[in-house]
Amino acid sequence: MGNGLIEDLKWRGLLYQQTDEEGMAKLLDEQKISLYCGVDPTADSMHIGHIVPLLTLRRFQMHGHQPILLVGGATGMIGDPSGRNEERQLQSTEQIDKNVDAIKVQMERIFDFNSENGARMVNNRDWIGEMSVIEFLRDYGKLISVNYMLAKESVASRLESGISFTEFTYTLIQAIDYNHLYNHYNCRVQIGGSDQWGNITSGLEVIRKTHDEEAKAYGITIPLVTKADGTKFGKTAGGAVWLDAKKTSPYEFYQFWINTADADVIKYLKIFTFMEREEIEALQESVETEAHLRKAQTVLAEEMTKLIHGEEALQDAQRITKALFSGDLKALSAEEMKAAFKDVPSVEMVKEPKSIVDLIVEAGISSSKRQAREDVTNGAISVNGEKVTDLEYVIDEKDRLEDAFAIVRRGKKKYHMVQFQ
Ligand code: 545
Repeated sequence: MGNGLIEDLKWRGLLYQQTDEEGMAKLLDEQKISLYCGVDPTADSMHIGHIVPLLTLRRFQMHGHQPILLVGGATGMIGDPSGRNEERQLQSTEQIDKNVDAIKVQMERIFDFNSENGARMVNNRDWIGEMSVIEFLRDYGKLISVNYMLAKESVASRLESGISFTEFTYTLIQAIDYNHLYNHYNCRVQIGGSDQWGNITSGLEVIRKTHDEEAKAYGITIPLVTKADGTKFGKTAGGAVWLDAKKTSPYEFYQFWINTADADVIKYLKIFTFMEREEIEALQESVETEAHLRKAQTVLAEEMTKLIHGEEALQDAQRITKALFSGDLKALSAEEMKAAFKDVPSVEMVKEPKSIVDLIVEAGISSSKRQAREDVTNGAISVNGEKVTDLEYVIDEKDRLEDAFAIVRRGKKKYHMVQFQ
């Protein structure tokens, strides 16, 4: 007999390592459980790479299990060495507190908190924060040998370059968390990215050592999201794709998913969306037979933008996309224009009235004065979505959006932002 959830996770390619495949499958068949994933407040926002384990937790929730979302108010003060080759800078407590609040809000978007198996939010500072050194060393330090810790990939890989005692200790703190959640919430599974394998198994070790029964807790990791062309997933020219709308606007977020390669789009629908298998398979058919329609990319961008930013932000992103495609910029607000043109070539100019011909030459939009005149008279130039065909037209404050910038288009698609200082 197969377990529907496990089958689904396998089909989506979400299972990488499992501490006890059979044991966990049996447990999930028998009962509804609590399970957890932790996020450290090392930044003021998560990016799309961070949410895959959380989305997986949500899949468990949809099958009746209860997610525990741990935010690492304590571990964030230490710094996980996993997957990193350098010692971290410690952050101030104030910064960490701010990050904790920001990350909680982002986690809340993904889960259901009100149903019978509503998600529960915990902060490990509540049990680690007050622990004394003596308690730490006597109750937990004795359970794990230095030899065991040295063998962890996160530590072993740093023996050459060096690792502080602080970061060395990290895995034991995360282990105490799992033990705490096992004791207080009957938490039976921990999920993380593949870099978390060492920390998850440390937790199982502590649970085994402090309980006389057979180990009844499990761990699973999720594979790193990859791209068919071998480049790193989740990066754009502007850097990471953040969940925070101030760091990555909903329009940029939408565009990121729209630009997914045909070779990747079905995989991402499986990993990131809650769409059913039949729907995704129908889109796969569409990629194979009518790829130019980009149906799968459109659905992926819609689902993701809706999930992270909500329906309204999705509609705004779609409006900007449409306006850019048709060239009808008048439909956009100054703020939307700024978001839409964040990545187009931009030039700085002083705030003084200037003829259109001089402006496009000085901004490098037309290659010479002669070319500029030709462009204007041919109707190839528009400013903020309005065609300018008069050679005597003067660009001044009436053309400056927010008194700061103008969008100049040459030809069908070449957009430039002129920023006035
Ligand atoms: C702390 C205490 C616990 C259990 C887990 C933790 C956190 C864990 C860790 N996880 C990563 C992380 O990144 C910072 C996010 C910035 C906002 O460090 N020790 O917190 C990432 N995690 C998600 C995935 C991950 C992992 O949040 O597990 O693999 C990335 O995909 O790196 O008791």
